[in-house]
Amino acid sequence: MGAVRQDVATLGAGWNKTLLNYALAMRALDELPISNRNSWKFLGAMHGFDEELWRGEELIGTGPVPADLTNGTYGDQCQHGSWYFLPWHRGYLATFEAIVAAKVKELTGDDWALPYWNYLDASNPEARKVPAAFIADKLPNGDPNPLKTYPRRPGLSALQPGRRDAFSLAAAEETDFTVDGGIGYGGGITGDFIQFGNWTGDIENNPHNTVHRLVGGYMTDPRLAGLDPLFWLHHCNIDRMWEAWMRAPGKKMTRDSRWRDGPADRLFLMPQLGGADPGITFGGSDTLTGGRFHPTYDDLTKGTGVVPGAVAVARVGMGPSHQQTVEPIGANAGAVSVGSKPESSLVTLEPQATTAGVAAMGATTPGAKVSRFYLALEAVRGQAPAPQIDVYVNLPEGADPDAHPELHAGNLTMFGLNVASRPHGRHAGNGLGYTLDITELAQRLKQAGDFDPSKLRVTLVPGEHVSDQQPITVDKISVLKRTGTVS
Ligand SMILES: [Cu+2]
Repeated sequence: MGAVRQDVATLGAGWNKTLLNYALAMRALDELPISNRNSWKFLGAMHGFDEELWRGEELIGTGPVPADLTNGTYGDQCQHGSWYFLPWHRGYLATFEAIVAAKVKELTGDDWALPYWNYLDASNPEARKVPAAFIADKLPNGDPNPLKTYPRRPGLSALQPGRRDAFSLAAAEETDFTVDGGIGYGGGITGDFIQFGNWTGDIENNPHNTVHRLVGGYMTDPRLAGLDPLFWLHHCNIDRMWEAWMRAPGKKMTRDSRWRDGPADRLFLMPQLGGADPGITFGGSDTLTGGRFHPTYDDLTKGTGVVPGAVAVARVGMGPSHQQTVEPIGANAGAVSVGSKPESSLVTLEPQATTAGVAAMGATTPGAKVSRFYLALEAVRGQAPAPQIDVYVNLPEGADPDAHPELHAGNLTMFGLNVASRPHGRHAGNGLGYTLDITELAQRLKQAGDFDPSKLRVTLVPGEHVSDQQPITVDKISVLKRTGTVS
């Protein structure tokens, strides 16, 4: 059990003791060779690693790379696009925190806990500002600032989402950790260890992916992101949101043994303090209350979208997760490629299933059938590390997307798309998958008399890092109907 993790905004302006100690520890850890399992570089490479890229970035010299980073033991481990996203990163944070805290203790005698960056705290007008210590040129004693070593978006001083960017706490409205079929707060089901799975969970989509893109630089690429000291404060906040979500009444954390005891093919592995063999193996349940990696936060209310102990009323409950069904009710004809211009695709719907779903969309009577609709983008591939697209429904041909916020289905940042698309990668280039909840949008269309149960027009509008040189392809766009019972 580590110390209590605090909001970085409450620790004092500028070089407060926590951030100064973080900088001193980082400098010391970043001077260690990558072969040391407690070095800054080794810890970063655990998230993602690519020898050629790292040599090109001059992160490592010409010497050999440790085998345990290239043979799959410790390197390239980050779990994305599945329900292992949250537990793997929780163990990763705890391991990192223990290593940094030990170094802080050695250097200064102080205790240390990882702070979090509470960027969506509505009660703090400065919440989106990058804490000053991360952008200062110098340490208080005039030495170069280690917290500013690695590249970010030029001139970054605050998270500045664009007009249509998803940057919100909307993920907290979801009540189920996972519903088989790709929908849920925490990501899609997999039984095995997988760096990039098929279905990205709501919290991973946003704000997690969004913040990676908005910070920019190394943070956009999973093979470099862990080197930015801001990465850890970002993930600490995502981890805190998960903790808050689990403790909010009505939220259904999975009890599935595949999650609790998994991954089945190999457990997660973290290095010990000091790096000696064997490392620490763990599974999902080790990250929950009572587990060795369960963290403690000073606050679970501000900037989490939920109030632990208070019932959330944002959305009607749909019954036990395993009793809900998810079925495709239509798909488009084939792959869509988006470059510098918006691309549209027609999704043909099964009219009967659609009409029945529409009728059950707004049900609130306990025991009644209730439906929600989702757009699913399957096997999305591309070469940029964190490309962004906007998705619209029934946008008239040639219309300006900005003139139709009511038809905006969502905004996606596809963090790690480059890695998930590598044809020779461990995922064989399967790409990533996303679902967007379009229930409210469908209700608006229905009220406006604009909902045709036989078809839907989906328009993909390119955002940052999408161009004719770096297009995105989407193998399939479908509409999913999720059905449950009002609870
Ligand atoms: Cu991340």
